[in-house]
This record gives sequence, structure tokens and C-alpha cells, in this order.
Amino acid sequence: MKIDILTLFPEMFEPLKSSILGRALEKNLFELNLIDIREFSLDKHKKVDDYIFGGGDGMLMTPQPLYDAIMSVKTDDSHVIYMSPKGNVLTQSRVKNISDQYNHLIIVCGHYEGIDQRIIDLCVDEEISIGDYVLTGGELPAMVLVDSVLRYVPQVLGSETSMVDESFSDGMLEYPQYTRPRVFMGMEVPEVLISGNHAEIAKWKEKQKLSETQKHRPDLIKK
Ligand code: 4FL
Repeated sequence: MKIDILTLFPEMFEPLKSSILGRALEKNLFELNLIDIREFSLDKHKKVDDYIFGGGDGMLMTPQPLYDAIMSVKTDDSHVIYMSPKGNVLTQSRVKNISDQYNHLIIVCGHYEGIDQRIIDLCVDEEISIGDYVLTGGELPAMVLVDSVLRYVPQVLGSETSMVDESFSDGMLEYPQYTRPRVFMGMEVPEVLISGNHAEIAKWKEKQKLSETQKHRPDLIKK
């Protein structure tokens, strides 16, 4: 998987270089390019924003630097995503689809009040939101998307993480989990989990998944 991120703040993406993704990056399991949109500005002061036609508060990112930055990385097989509160809200199934369908993602991060609509109309294949709230820019949403997609890239998840039983893998939340000690602050680990009876354990896990989902996210069960 190759990912190009277009942003005015490439330094915000340092967190992607630590932990699990940092190790995967060192192993060249994916390619991450951070592209500074400002470097494409043809303005003599490298200006990238301007006032909004029709009035209103704030500034908008101008089309020229964005267009040139996108064109500098666009290929026949690239998929251009703009992180935006107007997009469909990201779900685990969309994450899986994206990782299955595309080998090259170009992710555009807006700042200020957003970007000129003509860039969306001309260049963007898909708008994605990470939830119904507003942030200061698309950088954190881009990191959320990248992290969630890269988990499906072969060998990125090492032995300490598994995709088999996790929340949303089958549209349900995960069952509660316990590690040592068997008793903590007087609270015991459920008896069945130390019984060694694998059929009973599997039954318990299924029941817990259903009750956790019913309790925390009943909307998932209706789907
Ligand atoms: C993008 C919020 C995607 C939620 C401000 C600029 C945003 C966002 N999902 N807020 N972009």
C-alpha cells in the first residue's frame, strides 16, 4: 500500500512513525509520503489561503497549490480521498473495502474553513468523515483512516494483535477480556475462562458479545 498525504502540516504525522506502524514502516510493508501543499504555491509569499467569496468568517485553501500537489502524485490507480465532515462516516467495513480495492491512496487534509469546492469537483473521488464533530483540520481524521486501513495490510499486525475476535470484525463488540492475576481487588476472572472447556468458553464469548453490543451499541444489532 502506498499512501500520499497532502497537508500544510506534515509534522503532525509523526505519531504514525511509532509503535506498530513505525515497525511496519521500517520493514517497508507500506509507503508513506508526506507532501507539503505550501511547497506547490506559485505565490511569491507561498500563500495558500484566501478570503471566501460571498463573505463569511475565515479563510479557504486556494485551488492552485492543492491542484498542483494532487497532480504531482496522481496515477492511473490512485484513489483521492478528502477528509471532510460532509463525507460518509467511516466504518470498519468501508476500511476493509478500501484496503482491498486500492493500492494507492492520496489523502487531502483541509485546514482553515476547508478547500475550494472546485478541487472536490475536479480531483476528489471520495469524501470521508470520521464522526459528527468539527476539528481544526483534516490531519487527525487522515491519521485515523491511515491507521485503520494499514491494519489490513499483510504482516502489519504482529503477534501482539489479532483481527479475529476484535470489535466490529463481525459487526459486534468484543467480549470482556481478562489477564493475570486471577483475583484483583477481590474481583475474580469469570470461572468458565479458566475451566479449560473450550466449547463452554466459545459459548460464553458469543453470549458476552451479544450482551455487550446490546448494552453499549444497540444500533449495531438492528443493522
Ligand atoms: C474531517 C471532521 C473528517 C471529521 C475540520 C476539518 C473533519 C474536519 N471528519 N474537521 N476536517
